[in-house]
Amino acid sequence: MSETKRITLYSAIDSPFPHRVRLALEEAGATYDIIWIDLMNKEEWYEKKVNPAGGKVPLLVYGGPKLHPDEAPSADAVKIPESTVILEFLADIFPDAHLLPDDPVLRARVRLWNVAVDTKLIKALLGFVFLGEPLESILAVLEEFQAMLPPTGFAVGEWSIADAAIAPILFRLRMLMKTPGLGNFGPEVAREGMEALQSPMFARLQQYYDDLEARPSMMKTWNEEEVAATAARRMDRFRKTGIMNSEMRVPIPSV
Ligand SMILES: N[C@@H](CCC(=O)N[C@@H](CS)C(=O)NCC(=O)O)C(=O)O
Repeated sequence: MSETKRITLYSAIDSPFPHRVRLALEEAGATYDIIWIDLMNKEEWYEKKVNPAGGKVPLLVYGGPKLHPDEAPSADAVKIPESTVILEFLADIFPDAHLLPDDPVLRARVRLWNVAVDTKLIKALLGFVFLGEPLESILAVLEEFQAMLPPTGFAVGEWSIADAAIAPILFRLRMLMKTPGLGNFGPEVAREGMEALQSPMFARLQQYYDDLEARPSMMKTWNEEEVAATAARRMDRFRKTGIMNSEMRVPIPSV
């Protein structure tokens, strides 16, 4: 199957999930439109007209005419939610981009890696950033991912959708540690976190960060200042309401 139809991505700056999709689109050299959704001030039309199943991003619309914000995709367009499903879809429609390796064993590794990111790493990130879980817990998970990396290169060797799945999480985590106040932890913890990431214990992970950062796909899609500004709005909302995301809410944290 080769790509011929229009691609529209509904995305939000602060969310790592649509960022995954953008990375894969860029790696594939795809032409696509983006419609930005402000999750901290979500307009009604998005859930009503575009994504009634929870109003989440990302949503990829495949086919149909060019869309304007607040317009419903046409009936003949296909709407695909769930970032890892979209990543696999892009690997299917852009076979020449090799977003997935050809070797079935490596393909299985990509999928296992993506499951681990979506379960272990995201859980650890939310626990650390919002719920006051200790730095050691997230560092232990990072060590597990570091141990899965091959001696050089990306998650399974050549760049793949496994790297698209993890990079937005890793970059956001480092940004939160670098910028005091963005996470629900004190500056001392942030400093310890950055020191740990820069220590010899994480030498392989640091190399991985550098390799990801050097990809044109990351350079084009990562604007740390912009993401930090939206993360600050999210943390502000959390401190006032206990809302972590559209599905998770805790009692208002004590200062
Ligand atoms: N499992 C989904 C997660 C998507 C998700 O949770 N997106 C959040 C942003 S991080 C969202 O759009 N939430 C709706 C909201 O905040 O209103 C995926 O991988 O695409």
